[in-house]
Amino acid sequence: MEVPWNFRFGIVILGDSFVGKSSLLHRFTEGTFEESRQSPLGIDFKVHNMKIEPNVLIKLLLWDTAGQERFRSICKSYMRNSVGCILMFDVSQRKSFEHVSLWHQEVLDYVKPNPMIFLLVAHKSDLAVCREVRKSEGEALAEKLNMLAYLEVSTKDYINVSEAFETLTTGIYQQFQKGEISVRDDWHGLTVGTSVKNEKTVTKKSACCNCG
Ligand SMILES: Nc1nc2c(ncn2[C@@H]2O[C@H](COP(=O)(O)OP(=O)(O)O)[C@@H](O)[C@H]2O)c(=O)[nH]1
Ligand SMILES: [Mg+2]
Repeated sequence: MEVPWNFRFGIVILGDSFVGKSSLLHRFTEGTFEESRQSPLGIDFKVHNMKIEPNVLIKLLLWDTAGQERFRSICKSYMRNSVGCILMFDVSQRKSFEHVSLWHQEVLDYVKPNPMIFLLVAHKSDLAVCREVRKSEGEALAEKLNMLAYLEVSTKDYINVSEAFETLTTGIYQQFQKGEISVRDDWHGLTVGTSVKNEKTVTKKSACCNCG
């Protein structure tokens, strides 16, 4: 039976091929990591429920690119049905960092006029010896592109894996609460659950009764 969620957020994981998108998603949802795997792993999507406050359960629909990023032909509906994006680069591959701005612009072009909240993930932070991108550079880029945050993550060493998903989910929720993200019937990036909708109707009705 499906757990009654309060909100549903679509989140897409993007970045160059081989930066570790599928590994991160797999680690977060299944808890495991296989270093020996050579060919890139492609997952379509995963579902994960996250409680961010005692009474707030968020159902996350997490979209992976299933290898399409190699051809730069990511299914547009992935982005259109998302409110959040984990944009990743590999700290040991400078090229993947240089492509972050391109990915960012491409996503914005696809989703407009809908919003997209970005988290910049500097991935494979365990590869300290062959590091090609400094933390300060990553932080500066996240700020320049007006992203929610910058996080250094290692799926291999299990560093900041759940923090990445929590930071993004909480950030989206806070922006929604502040009225910075509005819900629309023709957009499925952020959906309000029936329990929250019913609650709002009850509140409105009682407010009416009070003034009457
Ligand atoms: N050192 C290191 N390697 C990783 C990490 N995460 C993934 N990898 C490796 O990076 C390669 C590409 O991973 P994959 O998840 O398929 O990348 P994707 O193409 O972006 O989905 C694989 O060989 C993984 O084992 C990490 O945190 N540290
Ligand atoms: Mg993959």
